[in-house]
Amino acid sequence: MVSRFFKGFRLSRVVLVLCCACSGIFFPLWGEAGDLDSHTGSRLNGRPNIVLILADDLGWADPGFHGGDVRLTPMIDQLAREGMQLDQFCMTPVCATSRSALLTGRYPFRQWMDWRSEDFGKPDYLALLNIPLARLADGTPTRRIHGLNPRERTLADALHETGYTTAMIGKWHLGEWLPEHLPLARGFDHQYGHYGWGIDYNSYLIPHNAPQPFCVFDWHRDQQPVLEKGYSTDLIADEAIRLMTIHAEGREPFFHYVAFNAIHGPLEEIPRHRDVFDKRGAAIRCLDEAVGRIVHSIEHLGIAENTLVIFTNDNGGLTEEVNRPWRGTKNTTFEGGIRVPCVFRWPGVITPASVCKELMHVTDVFPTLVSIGGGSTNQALPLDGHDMSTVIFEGKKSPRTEILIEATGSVRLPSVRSGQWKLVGDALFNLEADPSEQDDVSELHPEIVIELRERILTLSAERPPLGDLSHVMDPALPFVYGQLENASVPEEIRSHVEKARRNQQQIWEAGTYPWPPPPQNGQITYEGDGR
Ligand SMILES: [Ca+2]
Repeated sequence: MVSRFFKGFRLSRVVLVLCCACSGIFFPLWGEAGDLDSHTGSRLNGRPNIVLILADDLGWADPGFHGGDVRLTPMIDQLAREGMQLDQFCMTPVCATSRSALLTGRYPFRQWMDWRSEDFGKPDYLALLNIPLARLADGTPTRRIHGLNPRERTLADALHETGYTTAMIGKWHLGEWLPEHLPLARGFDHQYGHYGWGIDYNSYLIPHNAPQPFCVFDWHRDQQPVLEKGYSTDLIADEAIRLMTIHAEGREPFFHYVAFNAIHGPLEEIPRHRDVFDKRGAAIRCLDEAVGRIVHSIEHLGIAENTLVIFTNDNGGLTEEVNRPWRGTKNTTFEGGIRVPCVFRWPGVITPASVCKELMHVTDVFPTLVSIGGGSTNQALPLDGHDMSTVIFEGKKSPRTEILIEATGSVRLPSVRSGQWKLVGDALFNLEADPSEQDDVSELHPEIVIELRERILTLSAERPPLGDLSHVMDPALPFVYGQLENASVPEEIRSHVEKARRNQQQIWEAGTYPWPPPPQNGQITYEGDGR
């Protein structure tokens, strides 16, 4: 279907960009590059390169194109001007859950990925499941291993099957220990970045390893630990550009999943822009520069018209203020927790500065990109996502009328969207009349409440048993994530970790933890940087 979009494609003018070797700095030079080789389109056989950029914990209102400070996001705003904004694109409320849905096209409850891997080491989370904290033979408390089920077919698997070269660059968060949970076993040819939920940007340490309150090193290239220097936002862009430069020369298209840890906490040690912006603003500005460098490299390589660039974010921001006009935050099922900025840019195919107001969900990304990539979604595990390519390319109506936002059995309120109606726990909202979810109209429409509640229960009944939780992290406090990598840790990384641990809080009183408690009745208040 997509191949006809390529007819007559010729790259006549491109933006020439000289990318400075220094991270975060580029000098755009607008000019005429003349006709580029026409083999670029034919080598792809109608299948574009796909660069899927995911930010972390950005707010709906952060980008300039959503009313944010335009000084923070000039490059992301330019992407929006050159592409299509998806105005009703919904993720899930938290990191791992969204990443699971993104890569499988299936609701996270189907793999228990509405629970994060680290939750299985947290006594306060385990208590909600009536599961005891695991202990090693010597009594040391440790984490039960939970990751994306290896039976799942990932987006990278599906694109790889059609010939795409695949790379996962940045934050993974679908399992950090066993080899079968890591990117190279999940359809990716290349891996770079971190496996867990949130690193320190300059030291690449995850600050705690529940139930252990001490840090673990988490930075890897092709699943080998690497100790580098630099700010992770810049390093992720560097690697994306490095791999893109190689893969653009290949015979097959590439799929790069570029998942920045920005702007997840901690918001500290930001290398630039602190003289103008607060920490959060500076982190966003650095993210914007990184996105800009990637996009300019695509143009510099002469592959812009054969490359679909997607920019989006994994869940809502930590405060309602950054998610305005929506109610709620990350880890809630209100619109502020799930509705995220999303831009698709594909020059010559997608109308610039366009806005699509159709309802879409993160699970739709899998079938949409597989369709664009010429692959098949004929698979054993049925998808919850819909192919949105005709919605995006031809302006058709979205086939989606419903989103199961949370099933029963997660720490968040069971919630579903059906057309204009949305049930959040027991509260009913009419999103058409009340998009900010201020007026609970459940008493006015009890029949709709019953209908939506039954729909949640029907879908939730498809949740499988939790399955085998007998694998535990051993040792309870590794130096490096990745079971195989931790078996032989380079001395410089071992000493890097030991030094950092000496500077951490050594003793925690019983019942206190270095991580936020689970949401209570659909509410959560983040303190500090939200870790
Ligand atoms: Ca997140």
